[in-house]
Amino acid sequence: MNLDLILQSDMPQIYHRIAEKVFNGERISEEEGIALFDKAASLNYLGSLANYIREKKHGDNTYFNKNFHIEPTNICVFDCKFCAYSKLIRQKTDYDAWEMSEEEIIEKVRSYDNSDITEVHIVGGVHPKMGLHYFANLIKKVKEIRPELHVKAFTAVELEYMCRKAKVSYREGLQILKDHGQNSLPGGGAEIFAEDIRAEICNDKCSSEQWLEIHQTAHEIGMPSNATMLYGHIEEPKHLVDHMNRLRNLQDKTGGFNTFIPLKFRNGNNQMSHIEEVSVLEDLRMYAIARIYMDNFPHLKAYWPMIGRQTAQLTLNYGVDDIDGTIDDSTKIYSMAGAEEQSPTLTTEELVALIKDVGRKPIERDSVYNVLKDYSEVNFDAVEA
Ligand code: V47
Ligand code: SF4
Repeated sequence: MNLDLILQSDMPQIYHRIAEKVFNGERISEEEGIALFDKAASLNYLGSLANYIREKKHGDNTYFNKNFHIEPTNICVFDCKFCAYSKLIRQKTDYDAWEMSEEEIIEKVRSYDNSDITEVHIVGGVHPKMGLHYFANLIKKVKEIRPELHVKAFTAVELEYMCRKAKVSYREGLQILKDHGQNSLPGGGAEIFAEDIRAEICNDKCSSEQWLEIHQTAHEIGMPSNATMLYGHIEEPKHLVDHMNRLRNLQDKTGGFNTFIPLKFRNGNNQMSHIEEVSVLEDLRMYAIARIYMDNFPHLKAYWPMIGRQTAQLTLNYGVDDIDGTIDDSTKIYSMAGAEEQSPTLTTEELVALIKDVGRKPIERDSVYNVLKDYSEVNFDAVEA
């Protein structure tokens, strides 16, 4: 990569320094991270640096997995202002509230009996009656049906509530879930860690400190996890950098995070609907900055049901190396908030084509990023014949 190609002569010195650090594999500082949000850092500049890092770490490899989602309920005791679920508990009748029974959940797992799916992602609203022991037993039953299925379940928000209600420590609660078959944690509930912003957008759920402690504890007992960040609402660049910094510090300690997932705020049907959504260009800038800043996170994921297939394709040139999976019946938290994809499913063939169309290499992974299959040369017509 030629520095002269991406640096314009009139760019302030700080951008020269950041580019040099990236090419030397050095970490950038918080101050440098904030500077990347300034318009003086062009999209071309950000994209080139992020793509350099992406290709250094993964070449053209673009990961996906074969998964499905279970959302046991959308009833939630909390009141996050950005969430399209959040009024449900008080005005249940006005909304499409649902509570899946244990039989329905098990039935859903069984419906994948003859498919080559490798992961189930279980996440939902925080229901006052669905507790730690209920979920632990449910996971045990899921594993009895399909022992090799990877169970990625419960955000730190759900876990904090479950442990509090069951009167157990985070370590005890997580150990119980692990002993019943849970393998890892998804990255939700992180939102924005900066306390002043958190107080404005989600003041009644787990604190930033609790979120980080739960993930640290999970890593310590051998459960890997992901981390998210909700961007594009009332936060400022300094809050985003502070958020990424707290995650980067924890990752230095534990090494337990697999992937970082910036989540674009969608403004449909929630208490923040008056806030305009950011543009696709802002999305690309966000992904690129995340790739540059989060040097110790192996992967950067774009959640395609949220941003749509075409933007997901674009992100592959802005640092992203993972576009999640053949998500069947993805979390309705997004479709209810106005996300691009209202019923997001992609067949393996479609996902592979989407990745190949932008010149990248489709790789099926398992939940902890072991390579399962390289789809670059797979001819689906031949497979079907
Ligand atoms: O924490 C809720 C977000 C998250 C809105 O780990 C919204 O692989 C935007 O974290 N606009 C839950 N975002 C889902 C989640 C997730 C999704 C996919 C993959 C993984 C993973 C994790 O959804 C919440 C919140 O940040 N969210 N409402 C909204 N209006
Ligand atoms: Fe509940 Fe999660 Fe929605 Fe917050 S984001 S109201 S915790 S479902």
